[in-house]
This record gives sequence, structure tokens and C-alpha cells, in this order.
Amino acid sequence: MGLGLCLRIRGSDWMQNRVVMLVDFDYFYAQCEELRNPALKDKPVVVGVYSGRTEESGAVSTSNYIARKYSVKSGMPLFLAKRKLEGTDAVFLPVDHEYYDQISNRIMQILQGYASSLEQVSVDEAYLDVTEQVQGSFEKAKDYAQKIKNEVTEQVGISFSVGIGPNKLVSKIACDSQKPNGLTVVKPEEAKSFLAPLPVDRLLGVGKKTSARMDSLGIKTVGDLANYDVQKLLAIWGKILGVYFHNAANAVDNEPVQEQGEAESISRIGTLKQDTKDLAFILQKTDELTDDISKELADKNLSFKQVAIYVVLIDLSSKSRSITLEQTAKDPETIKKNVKELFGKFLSETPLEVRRVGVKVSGFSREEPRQKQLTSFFQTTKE
Ligand code: DCP
Ligand code: CA
Ligand code: CA
Repeated sequence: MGLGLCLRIRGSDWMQNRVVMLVDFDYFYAQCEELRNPALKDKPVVVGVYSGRTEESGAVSTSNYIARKYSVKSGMPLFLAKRKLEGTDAVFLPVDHEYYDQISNRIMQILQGYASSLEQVSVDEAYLDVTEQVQGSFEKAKDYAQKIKNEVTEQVGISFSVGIGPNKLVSKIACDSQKPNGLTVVKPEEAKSFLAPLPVDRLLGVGKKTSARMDSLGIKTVGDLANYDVQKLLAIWGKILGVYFHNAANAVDNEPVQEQGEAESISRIGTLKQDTKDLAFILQKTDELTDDISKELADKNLSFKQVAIYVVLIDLSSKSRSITLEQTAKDPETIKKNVKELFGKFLSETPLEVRRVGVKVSGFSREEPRQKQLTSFFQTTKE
């Protein structure tokens, strides 16, 4: 039974010639900021976390490619980035995770429609198994990726880079090799020679310590590692790690693209036709957003426990408020009623007009007939 289950779950592994894509959004937080304010596009843009002690304390989250020309880097102290950009018309902005999550969710939803399975690995990255969609062809995969890029540009206005390879390991490194707006295809027969010249620490799991040890053994590139006696690798790093290093260096990676559980929240955001403090006017917009959310809830057969609103005021500050329900619900009316309450209270607390509004539901549970679950369990375990 165990074996059957295992084979079934890893269904696409032993299918030869998987076609796996890694999508990574370009300079993501900064590109989101450009999206809502296109005037930023020709300036250096730095998005950072302000720790609040002084105006300058904090670190760079990311920057656009113009700022990168001045050697601004993620993780760098903000004061240093400011110094590097002195004399330019650089714009520094605080992170707005809620906004980036919204954009990310919209893109992920589009990507989902193009793949048999999608594995989101971070806010701006996902693996897609598209083997079936392109009938295993890497030529078709290139056009297919271009089509997805066009659609996301059209629908959302965000560019990304894509790596296509026979597995996750190769597609990730392919993607990193050409950014921004890259599209890199590495066919199975090219995978080994593509990896060979790269420094060995480009492999996931080879950090500073490991690469120093490898260096002392004369292993500098992935190719060196591929040619290294596997028995010696096993003796040094043990079976699991040794086999992993050997396989990875030889471009072998059988990890499936694993669909995660349900999304943790569903949200929509929109800009009001005019800035306002009028509750009825705002609710017109949030009702539209709620109807859209409700469609997705119904599609996925989800109930929710939390309702939240998100507000961008005319000074561009953003706020959110949320409420936890006593019981789970699944109907649009419950969302609308709570959104109305949250906004009523919120508007009485702020003197400023509202510019953008969002609605989010979370705390999901799924209702599924017990019998169906059992049947699919047996179906899965029978083989
Ligand atoms: N991030 C962060 N702090 C870091 C690194 C990243 O807050 N030290 C955030 C901001 C990035 C996002 O994660 O926009 C995605 O990280 P990436 O490493 O993918 O970098 P970018 O998307 O910014 O740039 P690239 O175009 O190189 O992918
Ligand atoms: Ca990125
Ligand atoms: Ca990334």
C-alpha cells in the first residue's frame, strides 16, 4: 500500500522529459511600486524596511535596475544606499507587503491556469509543471512561456523571468542566468553542460562551509563535482547529502512540482473613481470586489472565518482592519455586512479621504463530503 501511494503521488517523476518552469518576478517590490506610480520608472527606486529609530535606519529590501547600476543591493543599510544614490533623483519607499501580496496573488492565479501543478515558493516565485501543456516539447515550452509573459504583462503589468528545464534544479538556475525579463531554456541534453562551468555554490545546499570544503578537495565548479568520485562524496557527507550533491551536479533532480494546500487568503483591491469619505460610494466598490471574491470561494468550496479591509488614503499611507467571525461563513452577504461595519468605524477615525480599497477573507475551511474523501483515499492507495 505504501509503495502504491508513493508511486501515485510522484506520478510525473518517472515520466521522462518533464518540462518544468520557474517563474521569478523582476525586482518585485520595486516593480510593484512602479506599477502604481509609473512616474518612478525612469528613476532609481529603493524599497526598504525602516526600523524607525532614525529616519535613515533600516535596510534595503530591493531596488529597481536603475538603482542597481549604482550598486545598491538587497540587505544593504539604507544610509549606504542613500549615499550611493546621492545627487540622483532616487525615490525611497517603505515596504507595503499587503499590496505586493495582492499583485502576487493575481499573477499566481493566472499562472495556475497554465500549469498542471504550481508550487509557490515565495511571494515572487513559483514552479510550474507544464509537461502536458507543451506535450513534453522544449520548443513549444519557449513559445508557451512567452504567451504567459504576454498575458501577465497585459493583465497585471508586471514582468518576470522564466527558466525552463527538465526539473526544478535546472529551471531555477536557468532563470537566474538571465534577468530581468529573461526567458532561458535548457533542454535535458544540455543540462549537464549548462551547469558544469558554474561555481559549485550555485547549487542549493552548498553554502559557504560546504563550498570551502569542496574547494579544498579541488572541486570548484559544478562540473568538478559531477566528475568527483561518488564514493568519496558519500564518505565525507554521508549517504543523503552525498547522493544529493552527486545527482544535483549531474543535473538530476526528481522532486515533483508539488501543489501546496489552499491559498491562505483571497483578496481583491481596487482604486475608487474619486477620492472620498463617503461610505455608500466606497461600499459600491467593495461590493464589486466581494462578488469577485465570492466567485472564487464558491469555485474552491471554501468557508472563511476572517474578513478584512485594506485602505490606501490620499497621503498614500495604507491601513487595514479585520474582524474574526464567531462562525465560519461562505456567503457574500456576510462579507459585505462586515466590510460595511469595518469601513463605518474606520471612516469615523480618519480625517483623510480614501483612494484605494481592498477586501480580504481568510481562515479557510473546506467542506467536503466524508464519503468522497474516503473514495479518493482508496483510489489512491489501491494500485
Ligand atoms: N527581499 C527582501 N529582502 C532581501 C531580499 C529580497 O525583502 N534581502 C524581497 C524584496 C524582493 C523580493 O523579496 O523584491 C523578491 O526577492 P528576489 O531575490 O527575487 O529579488 P527581486 O525580485 O527584487 O529582484 P530580481 O529581479 O533580481 O529577481
Ligand atoms: Ca524576483
Ligand atoms: Ca525570487
